[in-house]
Amino acid sequence: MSFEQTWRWFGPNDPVPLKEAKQTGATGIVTALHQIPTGEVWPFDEIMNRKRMVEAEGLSWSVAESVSVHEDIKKRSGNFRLYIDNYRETLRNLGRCGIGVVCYNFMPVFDWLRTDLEVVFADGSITTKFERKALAAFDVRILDRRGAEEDYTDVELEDAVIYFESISEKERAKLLRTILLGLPGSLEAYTLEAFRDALSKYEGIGDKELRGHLHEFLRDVTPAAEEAGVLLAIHPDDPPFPLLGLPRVVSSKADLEEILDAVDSPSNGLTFCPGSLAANPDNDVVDMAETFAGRVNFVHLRNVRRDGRGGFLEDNHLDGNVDMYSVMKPLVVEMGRRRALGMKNQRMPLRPDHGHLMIPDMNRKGIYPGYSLFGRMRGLAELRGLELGIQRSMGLD
Ligand code: DNO
Repeated sequence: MSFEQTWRWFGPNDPVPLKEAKQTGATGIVTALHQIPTGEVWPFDEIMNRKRMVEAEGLSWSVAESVSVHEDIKKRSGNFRLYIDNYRETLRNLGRCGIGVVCYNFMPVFDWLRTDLEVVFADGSITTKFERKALAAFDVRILDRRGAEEDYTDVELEDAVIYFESISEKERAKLLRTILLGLPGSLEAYTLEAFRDALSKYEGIGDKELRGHLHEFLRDVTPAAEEAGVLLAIHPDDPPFPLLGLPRVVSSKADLEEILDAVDSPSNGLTFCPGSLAANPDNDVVDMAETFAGRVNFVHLRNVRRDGRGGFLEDNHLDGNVDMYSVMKPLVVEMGRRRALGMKNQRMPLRPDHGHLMIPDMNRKGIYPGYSLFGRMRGLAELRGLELGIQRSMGLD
């Protein structure tokens, strides 16, 4: 296999232990020091402790995901200089410990966002979805954001109101809880007040400003990544469009081009996540895989089925709007190219990003949405088979 098959592990408190991850066939672990507050340096010793924990199970720590970017850096205000220095120091420490890939994102206020984390799928498994009418209902009726109406069409607003009136108090409370979860990394949620406060801090920061801040951040940290022998891998916005008045600048082909051009270095690369990107029908993820394969440092694979109204549901890995065969092929070809050139990063780490919650996992406590054992194992198995098929058919294995 060319891809290095990896598994996200949230650390010692993850209900899926390393021993189980190992039996999925993954050889690499993707993890983060979630106990360290965003913005602080990841100390060398703590990185080494985590690394030893992973290696004790015969696995290796392949990717640090995520080294989160402090909100002050995204806003380029407050203590952002200190946080950038700390970020560089973390990269150096990771490099010294031999962790060569760092995944991060530049989404303001919250990470990935869904409006329902408990959708019953056709086969009885549990998946997640994002519905525009639910988001608009939250925005206009619960959050009560100033100017929110302007961000939706009349039809969307009408749908949102009908939806909001049709759901019970309990369902409204659940929608609020779901959105405030601010995934991932912890199951701790924002309070509505803290969420409003975090949003309000972005007043005056539009698309242009956030874009500029991201490019400056890249110029600030890429040299340190290069020195440390670390490959940065920015994760796209999930979903890839502006939300709740916040700009999103890692959402389209043009955005990715700009990011890569901002600092032309192998250390400034991408986490290719077609499941995130494909939520916007304007994104041609096959074209993106073909265009950007040379700068892909990490791969997340999952699938979405769009609902035609700006929303989507997370489907099985090989079903949905992402043509997984056509997306994977250019990545496999790229790894062949890197191998021929004897490059160091010739195996892209790949993880099955999310999976449905299936029956054997339903009684397991504390499973992070999308991070079940069986659902992800199914995904990894399907992707591994797909890769073998692609390699064989191209004479690459
Ligand atoms: C969702 C994940 C994202 C990703 C971060 C990267 O499950 O793919 O949360 O880890 O956005 O920084």
